[in-house]
Amino acid sequence: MFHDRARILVRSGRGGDGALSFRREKYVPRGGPDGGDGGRGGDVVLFADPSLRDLSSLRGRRVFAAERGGHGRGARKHGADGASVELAVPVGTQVTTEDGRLVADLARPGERIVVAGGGAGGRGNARFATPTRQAPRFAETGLPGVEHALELRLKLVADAALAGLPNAGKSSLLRRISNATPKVADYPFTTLQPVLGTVESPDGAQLTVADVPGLIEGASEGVGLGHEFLAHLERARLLVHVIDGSEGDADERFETIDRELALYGAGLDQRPQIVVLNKSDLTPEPAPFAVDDPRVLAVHRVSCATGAGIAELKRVLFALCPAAPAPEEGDVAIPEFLDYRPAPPPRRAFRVLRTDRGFRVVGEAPEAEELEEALRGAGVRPGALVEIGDEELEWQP
Ligand SMILES: Nc1nc2c(ncn2[C@@H]2O[C@H](COP(=O)(O)OP(=O)(O)OP(=O)(O)O)[C@@H](O)[C@H]2O)c(=O)[nH]1
Ligand SMILES: [Mg+2]
Repeated sequence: MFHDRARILVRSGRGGDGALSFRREKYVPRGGPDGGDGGRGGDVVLFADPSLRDLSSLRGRRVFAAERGGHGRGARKHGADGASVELAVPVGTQVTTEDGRLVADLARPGERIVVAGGGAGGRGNARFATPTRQAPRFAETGLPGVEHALELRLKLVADAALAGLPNAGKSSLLRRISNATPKVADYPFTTLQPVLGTVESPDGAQLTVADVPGLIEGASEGVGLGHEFLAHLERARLLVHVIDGSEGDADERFETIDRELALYGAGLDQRPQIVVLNKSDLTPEPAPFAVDDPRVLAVHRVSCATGAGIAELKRVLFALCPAAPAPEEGDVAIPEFLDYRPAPPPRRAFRVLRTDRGFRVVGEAPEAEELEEALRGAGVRPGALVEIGDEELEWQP
């Protein structure tokens, strides 16, 4: 099965706690603070892997959690950073939040995105020593990781896409012009999932062409198989509209498909097209086609059965398929890091510290809810002693 959708839950690792420790050596009665820092929590990263065809590798599992950072230890030993989780997705995967906000479009091979950044490690008490405070009896706790529900949707990346009614000969054409070998049969909806083929020109240039299931009237509303797969035409810069020319009414068939493209939206009805009137071997007279439309850049009569007209069509395909826009320098549409919530003002008004008795909140303690979340994130357990200002309380969530 071809899976072009997946829902996943990603969770980054919590940062490790800084250590609260003092040097202990023989003959050194009062060693200085030597607590090391906690390690960073691991990230969850998505990257576009050109060897993947679809999202099926992510289907079995739902939760992808990165490792937490190790705690710091005495002797200034730092905790290890938590291992990140790297998830390979096919090129063309779009990542959205549950409420439909697009957060990343992994449209180029190798593109990466951190979808859940690991929490920072806490600083150990060695870091807090100052001339006036030589024995800091506290260390910072690590920051919690984050969790996000994400929807992944693959939209194939191809230079051109085949469109047409079922049985028009789209798959036969792809077999003729490319290295792909999609199934061909004499019944509608033979093709049930998209197939990508690479077309090569004599001078070595390459184009990718997508073959998708046939469209019928109402496809844009979900009739037949079309609606699901129209999304795979979105990224194609050229549509190759295949029409069975042996059955007459080519103009009407053209209009039927064109209406569905327009109803689907996403600019599909503005794409330049090549119209291919297929099955020329079946009719002695060339199939008539009278549509006069600026989007139709060329009309070709071919036979996928005999190969007539195919070489010429290939040549025109290369001539008309606009070269892929080169990624511009500095055109980084994809952020390295994602912040799902509106970014809070960059402040760290308070900190949760670990002390030898429990925890201490320093700085401007926040409202109850936020404080509770921060304490839980810092690993405070019910019953633990929490100091806030001059108050000492036993934490009861
Ligand atoms: N005589 C003749 N038959 C053809 C030609 N091209 C395709 N066919 C036949 O038409 C039928 C449909 O071809 P497919 O390539 O499977 O058509 P399709 O458009 O991919 O169909 P779906 O995947 O069902 O949408 C098959 O039986 C092909 O052998 C042609 O040029 N001449
Ligand atoms: Mg087919």
